Amino acid sequence: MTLFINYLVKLFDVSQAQDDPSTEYRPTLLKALEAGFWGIIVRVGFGRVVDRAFRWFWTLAKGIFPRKPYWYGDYYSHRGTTETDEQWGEEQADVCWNELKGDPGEMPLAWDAEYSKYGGALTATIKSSYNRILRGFKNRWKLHSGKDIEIYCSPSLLWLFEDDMKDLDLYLAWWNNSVTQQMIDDLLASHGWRGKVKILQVTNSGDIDNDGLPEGIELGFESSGLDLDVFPEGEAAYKQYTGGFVPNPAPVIIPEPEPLPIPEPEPTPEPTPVPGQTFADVPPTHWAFPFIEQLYKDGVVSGSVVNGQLLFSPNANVTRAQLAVMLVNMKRLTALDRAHLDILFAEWQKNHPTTVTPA
Ligand SMILES: [Ca+2]
Ligand SMILES: [Ca+2]
Repeated sequence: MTLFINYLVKLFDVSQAQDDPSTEYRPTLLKALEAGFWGIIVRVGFGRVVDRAFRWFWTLAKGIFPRKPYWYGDYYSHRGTTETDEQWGEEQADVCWNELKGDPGEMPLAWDAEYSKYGGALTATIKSSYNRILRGFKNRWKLHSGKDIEIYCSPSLLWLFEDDMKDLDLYLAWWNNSVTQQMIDDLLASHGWRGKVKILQVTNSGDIDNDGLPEGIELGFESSGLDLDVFPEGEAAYKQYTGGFVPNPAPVIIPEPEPLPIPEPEPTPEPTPVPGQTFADVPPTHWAFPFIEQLYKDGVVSGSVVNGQLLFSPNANVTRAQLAVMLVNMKRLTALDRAHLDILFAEWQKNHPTTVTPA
């Protein structure tokens, strides 16, 4: 299927038809970049004429998109002059090269083979004349740029080209959603074509999301329709085709969403108790620390919990009720406990002889 939306490497082609000359507004390319396009194909001109919007698009796209130039092949404007078919082809190549020689773009130039009402029908009668013009252009272009041209046409025009053109790669306009690679291969084989289809033009509808509505205006152009093209061979081949250049920023490819991993719960750190300290307000530096700790271990005092902290409140007055509880608890002390308290008091008294005398 050639549905535009199904292809990864999406391109579009523009000419002066995308810029309304009666408005001051000039098309931008940033919206096309955001929309995920991978490249731009720009008409350089036709006959002796440079496309009015060529310079605008070519300069604007530089460094943003890989650029492909194309030239509409004029097969009639030399009629009635002394210029030969071949010379007319060469002259067109010169006009085209004059526009591109300083900045030839990243993708090969295509010769646009299309009927013109000025030139009349493309029939078997003019086939050899047409090929002489094209041959003049092709050889002259190779001389200028060192590169081969490609041919843009629809499947119905492949008969027009003589054998020495059939090595050229194609930019094929096949506006049919049911086209498959097999159909393309069969078509080329039936014409004895040896080149490849490098780019496929799938529509001029400008409908990039296949909802039936064109996006040309939304994409920043002044025409709702827009020619849409694809590079069927995919990403790696496209990079080769553009000399390694892909749009910057690279088009967003939305991957299948992966299930979010369930985060490991952060362990809540255990509060690090100061060794041996029972009451938050009686640190080891407090003068009464050893006594209070011992009284706690002996079950005489228990403190009180305030805001999640166990407090002793060493500077608070002892109430009658608290003293009663402490005395009752003291009564339960074993002889060993009492002996230990006595030792502590004796030690303390040695260091603080005049301060307090234990009861
Ligand atoms: Ca305009
Ligand atoms: Ca649409």
